[in-house]
Amino acid sequence: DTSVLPPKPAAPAADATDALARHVAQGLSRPQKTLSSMYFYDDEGSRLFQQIMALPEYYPTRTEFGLLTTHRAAIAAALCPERADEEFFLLELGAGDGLKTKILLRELLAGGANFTYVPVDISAAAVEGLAASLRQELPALRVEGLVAEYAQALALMAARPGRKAVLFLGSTIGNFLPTDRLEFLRALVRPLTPHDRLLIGFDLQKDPRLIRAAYDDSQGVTAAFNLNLLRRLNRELGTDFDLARWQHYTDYDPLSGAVRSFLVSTQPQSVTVAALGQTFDFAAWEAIHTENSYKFTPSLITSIAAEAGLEAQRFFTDEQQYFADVILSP
Ligand code: AVI
Repeated sequence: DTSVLPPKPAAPAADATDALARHVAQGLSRPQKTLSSMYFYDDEGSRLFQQIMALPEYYPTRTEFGLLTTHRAAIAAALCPERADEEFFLLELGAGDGLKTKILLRELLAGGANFTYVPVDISAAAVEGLAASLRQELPALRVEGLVAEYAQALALMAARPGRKAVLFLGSTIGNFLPTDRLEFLRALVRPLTPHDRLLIGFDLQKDPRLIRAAYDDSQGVTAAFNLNLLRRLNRELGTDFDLARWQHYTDYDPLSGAVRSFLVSTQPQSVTVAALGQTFDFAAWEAIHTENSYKFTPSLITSIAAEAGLEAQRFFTDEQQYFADVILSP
């Protein structure tokens, strides 16, 4: 029983290109040049991210998979309404390939939970791909894919009666700047009721070297992932970035808990953006800041939640305390 609901037609490609062009115009005009990691995920970027998740140095995916497996019964119980037969919606923001989610879906099905799984993504291909794989693997599961922005999806679902449990796994929350994160969490909470639940994945602070290595792997996959942003701009906006003149660089600051990634210009150069008819100059070793990936502590998580109007109810972590999946309630 699977359907995919597009709440509105997908944005026409021209609008998406305009938005990207505006973003680049603004980001490269700042004294500290910046581009958003949001734009990493074209087809090639998504493929590279899949490869990153399987890297020996990239511990978050493996660790979260392990802790979900270990604690699946308790997590499933925490997400279900108290009355076992009560119908509820399990929403997942940015479902990806659903490998981690399937652990919970199997557990909920085995326990006889009465729920509909709602994977939410702005990519129709991602939602349809996941729905198709679930049809095969878990034919008993009710799936209603939703092609939408996250906050829009929650607002839409709020109009439907029934409890909501919202999954936001993988520490994607770490890719927001603190102010944007607060705004995002508040928008998520607004349409929820006190009976609803959230399960959010947070990567925890740990040995700084281990964190840094996860973002600068020895096979260079993360470097290719970062540099792919320039390839995307060359293709979609007609920029003339010469990838041989750019380097991936990343650092971890244990004070702020932020991994920051950069694309560094190895020589003085100018880059023209055909779509804007504009040229940008880069000095030797000037950097474009392309990604933040924040790491958290349990007390930070509690206070971030409180600021957004949420209570961190239960922390599920792995043995090494590398990662936490946290149950939150409005
Ligand atoms: C998607 N996000 C949680 C990843 C992270 O760890 O911040 C993206 C990533 N960037 C480099 N490696 C992985």
